[in-house]
Amino acid sequence: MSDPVRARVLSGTGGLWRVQLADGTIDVAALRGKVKREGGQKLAVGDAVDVERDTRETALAIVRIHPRTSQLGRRNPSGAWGERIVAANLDQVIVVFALVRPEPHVRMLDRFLVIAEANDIAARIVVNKVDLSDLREARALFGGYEGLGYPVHYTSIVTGAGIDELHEALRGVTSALTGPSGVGKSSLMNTMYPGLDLRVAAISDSVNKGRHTTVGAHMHPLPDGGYVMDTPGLREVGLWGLASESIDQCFPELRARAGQCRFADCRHLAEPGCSVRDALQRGEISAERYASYTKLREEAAADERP
Ligand SMILES: Nc1nc2c(ncn2[C@@H]2O[C@H](COP(=O)(O)OP(=O)(O)OP(=O)(O)O)[C@@H](O)[C@H]2O)c(=O)[nH]1
Ligand SMILES: [Mg+2]
Ligand SMILES: [Zn+2]
Repeated sequence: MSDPVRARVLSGTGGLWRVQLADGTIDVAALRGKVKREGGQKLAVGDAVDVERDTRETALAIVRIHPRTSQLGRRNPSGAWGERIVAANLDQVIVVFALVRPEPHVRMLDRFLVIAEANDIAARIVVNKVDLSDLREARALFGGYEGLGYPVHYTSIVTGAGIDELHEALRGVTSALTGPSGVGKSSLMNTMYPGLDLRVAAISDSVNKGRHTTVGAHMHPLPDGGYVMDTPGLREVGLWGLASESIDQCFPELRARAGQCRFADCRHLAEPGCSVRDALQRGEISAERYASYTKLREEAAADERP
């Protein structure tokens, strides 16, 4: 039996797991029956683990799961963590849209941002294909997000705009890359990491709709440090279990004002003395963002009804 070494779980969904050892090699590991779970958690893609080589076994043994810095998953209605963890130890969620072809969908963007906020994970936005249209148009649509604290990268694989900065933002950290099909996720990855041939999966509405068995995430080690995770189920992680009254906490501009409403349980819909609606009236909160709030809130409320 060898001494335990540190490893990162790249993929797998129970049974055998692909892990990357500290020296960079990739191997297969199985969870040992008496694994030490410091957070009491189930193993998930992205987990940091210790593995040991048992000479009688072909696979490495995972003997310890280290505590997580973050996890992306559903919360159960009580607010505690549910069992289904899509990814562990994410540093950031990167939401990719195209300026055109396909047209950006801000409602979908806000949904991804809410998911990141609900899981306490930082988010950044990539607006790709800026070669195809006017950058001023892009800034009009996405500039407001920078003011909310989400970095925005305007990129093109054709002109190379923004590519170096995006590459810098990925270096040495673990990122989940998500966004609709055709926006250029794979193209961006292949431009930043030539020869890596990353297959970054699409988040497909039609495939995932109504299916509650989240497909496993895959982590891809990056040649200059860090990981990119494609999370086929991110869309689906959705708002499961996120309480309707907590949705305002997932919008930074609402969060900052929600405490000033006349009623502590203000839904910011039609209540008098609502500081959110006051700010909306004064143009301090964008109508688009407010529309996303009401829509996501409604969706969460609908989930709460038995
Ligand atoms: N003009 C232009 N075209 C781009 C750019 N980035 C990607 N494309 C094109 O957009 C199309 C879709 O790109 P992909 O990289 O396959 O998109 P994806 O997000 O990986 O799509 P899925 O894998 O389906 O999720 C391809 O034809 C790319 O060549 C860009 O910056 N400018
Ligand atoms: Mg792709
Ligand atoms: Zn209010």
